[in-house]
Amino acid sequence: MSAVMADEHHEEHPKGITRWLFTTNHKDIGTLYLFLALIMFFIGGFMALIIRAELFQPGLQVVEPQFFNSMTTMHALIMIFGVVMPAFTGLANWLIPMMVGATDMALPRMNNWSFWILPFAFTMLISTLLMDGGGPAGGWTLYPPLSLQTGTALPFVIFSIHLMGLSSIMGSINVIATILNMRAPGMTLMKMPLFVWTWLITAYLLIATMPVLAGAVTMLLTDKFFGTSFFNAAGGGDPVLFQHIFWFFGHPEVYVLILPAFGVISQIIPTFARKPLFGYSSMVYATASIAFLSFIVWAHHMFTVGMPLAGEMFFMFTTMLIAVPTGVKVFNWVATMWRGSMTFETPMLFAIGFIMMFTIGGFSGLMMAITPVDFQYHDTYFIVAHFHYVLVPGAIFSIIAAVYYWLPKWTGHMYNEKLGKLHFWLSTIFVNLTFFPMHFIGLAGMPRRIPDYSLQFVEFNQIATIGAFGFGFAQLLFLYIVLQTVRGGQKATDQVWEGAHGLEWTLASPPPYHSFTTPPEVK
Ligand code: CU1
Repeated sequence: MSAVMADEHHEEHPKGITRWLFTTNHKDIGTLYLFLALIMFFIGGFMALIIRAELFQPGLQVVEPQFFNSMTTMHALIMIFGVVMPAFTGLANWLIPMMVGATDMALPRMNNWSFWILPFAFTMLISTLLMDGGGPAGGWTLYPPLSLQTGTALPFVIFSIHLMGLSSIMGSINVIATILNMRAPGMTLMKMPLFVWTWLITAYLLIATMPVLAGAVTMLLTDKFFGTSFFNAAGGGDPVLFQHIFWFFGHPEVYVLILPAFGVISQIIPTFARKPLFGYSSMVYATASIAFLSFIVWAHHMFTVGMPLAGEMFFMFTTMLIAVPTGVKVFNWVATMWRGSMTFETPMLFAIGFIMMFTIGGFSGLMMAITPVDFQYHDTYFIVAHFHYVLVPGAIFSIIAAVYYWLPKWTGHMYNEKLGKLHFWLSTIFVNLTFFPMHFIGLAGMPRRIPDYSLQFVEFNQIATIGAFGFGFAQLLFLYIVLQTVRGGQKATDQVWEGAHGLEWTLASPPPYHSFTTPPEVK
């Protein structure tokens, strides 16, 4: 028996590259996802800097318009599918089994496959930039008829989207199977940490919507190459149909990008406030409400296509309703901090930054929900300002907060707190310098996705470009801090954050008395 086990032991721990290629270990796969996200963050960020360099002054000086459009398209696809989603999936792999008391994910081999599809998908996507006619240039939303003008690149872009979708669906099946089947005895659903809850709901959103995106892009493919007319008015089709299908995927997708962030913030705030999370069950119900509502708001992205008035009103009111559960969450985070004995280490700073700046993005979203005024904002930089506030100091800040929070757990080493705080302040100052002026130029009428602009927009564009380069360089500091911590440094203690109880990393939410049938030993 012991000889057989030793043999298996030897076989299950290959060294070098084969360890990473064939791994079925949830921690290894989590690390792979997080490193992929980090690499793609710098590639997608570099593309953003090309965009901002071109927009530093009016006229065309850095890139050709077609390449500029490719950059806006690719920057979005890479940041959404290559950074935020893989980073959250990496966190899910690392944390969900530990948080529910499982030995690994439910389907470890499929877990390996889910990850290894992605490097191929992104290599193919990026390679389209070198193809005849250049990369895709119709925006990440791929609206026809413009997207159908893309030359050789189109089928490759569509295939890479199919692969990303496949990876997301397999990842989601794994998350759901793990949470529903592998919980330790006593870990009932309403005792699960909030990060687990938010990911469970996110996984259902992904399974419901990724096939819809796959259908939409497949119809584009057949319109282009097989003579169908789904979106071609001349053949009896309707280009607006694409927008309906795309946003039926697209709006739940934006919650895929933010619900796990809500989970991360709900873990971090209680630890550094040294108080149990306020309103645990209302957090769960708010997350579920947001997920439900996300399916009936999609046409707020297309108020200007000429829908019947009743439709416009329906989508206006359902969109506004989402502010209610979101407000519950922000209230609960603030109430958790209320009279807590707070400290402000780097993860907490990023979490508080998240709450404040995500809320700015939430409120500008509410402004855009008002149908009549959206006619003014539509396709302007106001929209760009809005979604960058929810995605950069929102989703990205939550990921950075999570990395600082769990890095000592993952590596056994403590990161450099001074540099972490510097990283926070540089990021916060520059992110606002980049995106706040976009509200003003948007309201003044500057259209998005255009490489040139008229003279009255110069000053705010220059501020935004300076901010973007500052933010970009500040992330090199993040890279340095992470690599330094991975390589070594001061040993982490078992209670890095001096939290209220001994299981702070995994169980800061829900409150400890809520987490176990018998309360954990308090140190
Ligand atoms: Cu939306």
